[in-house]
Amino acid sequence: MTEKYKNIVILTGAGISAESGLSTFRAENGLWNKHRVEDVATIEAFERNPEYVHDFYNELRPELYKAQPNPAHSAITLLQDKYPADKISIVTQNVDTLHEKAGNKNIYHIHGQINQIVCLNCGHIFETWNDVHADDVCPHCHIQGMLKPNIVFFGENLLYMEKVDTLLKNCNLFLSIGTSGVVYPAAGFVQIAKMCGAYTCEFNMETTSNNYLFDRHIIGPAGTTLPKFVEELLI
Ligand code: BV8
Repeated sequence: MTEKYKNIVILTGAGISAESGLSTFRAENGLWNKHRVEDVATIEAFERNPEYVHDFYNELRPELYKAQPNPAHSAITLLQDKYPADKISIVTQNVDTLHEKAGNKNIYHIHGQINQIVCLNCGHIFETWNDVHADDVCPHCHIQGMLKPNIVFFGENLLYMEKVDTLLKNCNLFLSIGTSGVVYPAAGFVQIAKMCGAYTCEFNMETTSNNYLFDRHIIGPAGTTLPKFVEELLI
């Protein structure tokens, strides 16, 4: 690849965290095979049984706290440090903090973050890696029973959408790493980037639902394929 790309958008999904030991969602042993989505990741589920949803995330939180970035995350740090673009942004569907731990910058968690809690009464967002319960009190407004993981459930609007829309419309290179391309609107981001002239490339272990929208498909574990791709770009 010889062209120099001025604005790069990198969309990531659970697959980029797989080699850090974190479960993906839709694989055989994935999160959604152990828990019904309808019971833990919809706004209705939270309204119906908030303690059950809090328990699901309380169980997941320590695992994500301990997880360490893998070579795919480090390759993004190298790209952001060494490649002469105007901006390299990361739009992640992941609620883990592996991009931050790897030293990546310009990160937008469109589905939220597991170490953030939002108060549905006053809107205050605070960070914690500890357990949270349905009857906990908000540290800001001191109202009880209104705390929710700051995670975007099905049926809720995504975070940072205006910013992401601008990034997609101005990018020349769109990389999609480790996502099955089944959850919208994230699965449609490649279409916006492509329509606005970006070269689009996906990194996955298999063919994805929206693979026809990508110019290039790099099959294999992102911990191997992405460092190689970045090396190519930095020549
Ligand atoms: C919205 C939070 C507007 C929890 C998640 C009816 C009503 C309302 C909305 C809808 C509706 N019908 C459809 C919709 C839209 C809906 C949707 O898309 N549904 C689909 C399933 C049909 N979307 C929404 O609701 C979104 N909001 O549209 O708002 C609105 C509002 C109100 C009313 C109407 C519209 C909200 C979407 C966000 C939902 N929250 N999670 C949590 O994260 O714990 S989604 C969940 O899926 C995760 O966030 C995850 O990030 C996301 C995508 O999954 P992936 O990351 O792709 O993971 P997956 O396991 O699927 O795939 C992993 C991939 O990695 C695989 O391809 C694998 O091959 C690959 N891989 C594995 N190992 C490696 C690898 N690749 C490379 N290297 C490796 N080593």
